[in-house]
Amino acid sequence: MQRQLFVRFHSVAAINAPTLAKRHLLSKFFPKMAPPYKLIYFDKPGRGEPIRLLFKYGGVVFEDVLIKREDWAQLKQKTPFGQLPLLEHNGKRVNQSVSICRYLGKLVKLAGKDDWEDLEIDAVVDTITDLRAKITIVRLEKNVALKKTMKEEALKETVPFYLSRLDALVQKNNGFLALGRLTWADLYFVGKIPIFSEFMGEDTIAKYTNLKALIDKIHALPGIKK
Ligand SMILES: N[C@@H](CCC(=O)N[C@@H](CS)C(=O)NCC(=O)O)C(=O)O
Repeated sequence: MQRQLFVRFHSVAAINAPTLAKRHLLSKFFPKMAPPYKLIYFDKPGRGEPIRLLFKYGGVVFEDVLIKREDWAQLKQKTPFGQLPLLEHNGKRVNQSVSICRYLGKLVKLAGKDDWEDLEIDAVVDTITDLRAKITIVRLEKNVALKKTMKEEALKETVPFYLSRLDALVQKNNGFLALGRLTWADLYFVGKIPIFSEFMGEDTIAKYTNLKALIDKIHALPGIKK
């Protein structure tokens, strides 16, 4: 099974925090060591992308196990809840992408400074997840005619509803989604952009100038910049 998987190892530039710099140095001098983290997800951005961005931002070396659709049926039965992504660390394995992002947000120092700040980050992240869930309902609709109508409605109502409010949040928060500074909510949002763009088109998102500036800023960060 393992041989059929396409695996990427990431070792990227570290960022500001000294601990992260240390971590990066370790990975530079011991590149052959097995990465401490393994992300298992499909070979597409999806729910794996925010996790990848957080690893890259923090300079955390991880194994990016990319599962092909044709291999999924075999693997599905071996997963805790029949779904991906999964994160493996120290012989343990967990599911749930948002929980994984929250954990990584703390690891790479992009979490809140107290419980209230964490709540503010979580609220934005859950709102982004709400938008994603509404889009998923449309994407999964099998009836072609109904799907077309649902998509038209979503583009007219749901998408502007959420994006205009998220855009206003960024304007209010000094160019970020929460707390007036970079948090894991920003990387979570940008990790969702491939899915959002596929559904609504890049032009739609670009109309929300504060969100667009945020996306560009995240893509320019050391570690994330291609
Ligand atoms: N709440 C879960 C949802 C996970 C989920 O829906 N995963 C999808 C891919 S995005 C999946 O594994 N689909 C394959 C299947 O259900 O067989 C999370 O955020 O991790």
